[in-house]
Formats: sequence, C-alpha cells, structure tokens
Amino acid sequence: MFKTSMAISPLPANFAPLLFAGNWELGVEQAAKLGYDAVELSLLDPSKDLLGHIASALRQKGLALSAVATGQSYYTDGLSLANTDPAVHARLRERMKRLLDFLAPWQGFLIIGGVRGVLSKEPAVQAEQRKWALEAVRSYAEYAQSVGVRVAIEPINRYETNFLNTVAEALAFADEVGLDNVVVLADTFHMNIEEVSLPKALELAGKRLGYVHLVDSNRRAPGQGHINFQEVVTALRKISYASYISAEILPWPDSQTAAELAIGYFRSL
Ligand code: LER
Ligand code: MN
Repeated sequence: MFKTSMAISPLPANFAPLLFAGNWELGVEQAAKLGYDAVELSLLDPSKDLLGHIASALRQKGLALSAVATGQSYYTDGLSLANTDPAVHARLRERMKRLLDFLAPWQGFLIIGGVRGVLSKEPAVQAEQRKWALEAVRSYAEYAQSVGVRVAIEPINRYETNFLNTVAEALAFADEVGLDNVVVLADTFHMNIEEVSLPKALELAGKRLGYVHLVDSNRRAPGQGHINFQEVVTALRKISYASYISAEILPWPDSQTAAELAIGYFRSL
C-alpha cells in the first residue's frame, strides 16, 4: 500500500498549506502519535544544527523523512531556478546540497516546485531562464544520485507559476534533465485546476510518478472537498504506485484536526 506523510514547517511559513508551522517538534510528535510513516519538511535555509536536531527527533520517534520541499527559498528569499544570475544559483546549489545530505539516510525526495519561480513573457529571456533551470536541476540530480536521493518535479497551477503546470510538462522537463532519479510529484490540488483528467494524468506518469500530495480541491485534508479520490486511487493502483501520499494541507480548522482528518482518510483508502 501507500506510505503516509504530512507536510510540516519549522518556520511560520508564507506558504500556507503546512501543518504545525513554527513548531516542528509538535509536528513530529503528532505525526508519530497518529501513526504516519513519515514527515515532509518545508525548509528555507536550515542550519546544520537544526537539521541534526530534526534528524535525531525523527529517529527517536521511528519516523522517516519522506521529502524536503524547497519553495520557501523563492517565496521568502526570492531565489529561483528561473533566475539567470550565477550568484543566485550558487546560493541555491549550496542550500540544495545541504538538503540532499539531510535526505540521504532516508532516501527521501527533494521537491522542485515553487522554487522554479516564474518565467518572463519575453521568449528570448524565457529560453535563457529555462536553460539555467535545467542545468541547475541536472546538477542537483547528479549529486542526489550519488547519495541515493530522488528529485521530484512538481507541476504547480497557473495562478502560482507559468513554469510547468501539468504532469505532461513536468515529464517533458524530467526527460530533458535525462537522469533516472528525476521523477514527477503529482499534487491533486494543482491537478484539479490544470489536468483534463486526474486518473489519465497519473497513468501518463506511470512508473515515473515518485510522490503524491494528496490534497482536496480547497486545499484541505482529502475528503473535505470535492475531488474524486476513488478514481485517483484506482489510477495509483493501476500504475502500481507504492510510494508516499503526503498531506500538504491547510491547517483547517487547526493543525491537529487537519492531521487527524488526513490520516483517517488515508486509512480509509
Ligand atoms: C508545493 O508543494 C505546492 O503545492 C505549491 O503550491 C507551492 O507553491
Ligand atoms: Mn504540493
């Protein structure tokens, strides 16, 4: 069956669908208590000390680290893969390396979503941005491969970015990177806006689907909106998906209740 995770953040985040934001200790404790297999962490620029504390807490609670999300580097610090300034890429590379080393013991996923940033409408500028982004992801993926980590490209809806909105676009980007540890992350909230059919998009990804954010249409816990998760799960079974379903959800009505609603729904699948 699927492995379960929930997305938390050590920082009170600009980016809303994270549980226990600002209190990772409580997030880890509750994830263990509720029986999740793992947590996913949204990280900005964590010190090695903080990463060490989180790693020991996870080991102590018997939890895995499913993934690290990297979008806060763009949302908070304005550093994106679409930037064509070498100094920005140097800063991002250093952060990504630290995060990949952190993920290595659990063979987790490095998520490349919001950190892509936004593309210019000017075709010549856009071509240059795509080149920088592609090279950056290739360099992260090469290092990731050497430490047993996969890089997950997450399509994001058009209201947040114009740089990879659909599963098909993410697959094409992964093809261009050209390394087999580069997979696609399907987030059902974004898919509900962008895809013609959720099951068809999941089937298109097939074996290259590495990770899933199982979120409802209103970004609440699955079961609290109107996505047809029966057909989503049927498609996941059809492609023999056996990786994580992760609750990257709004803390609605509060973090604790949202975490309970999500695990309850995950167990019902
Ligand atoms: C991140 O996983 C996500 O889903 C995006 O909405 C971030 O902007
Ligand atoms: Mn997501």
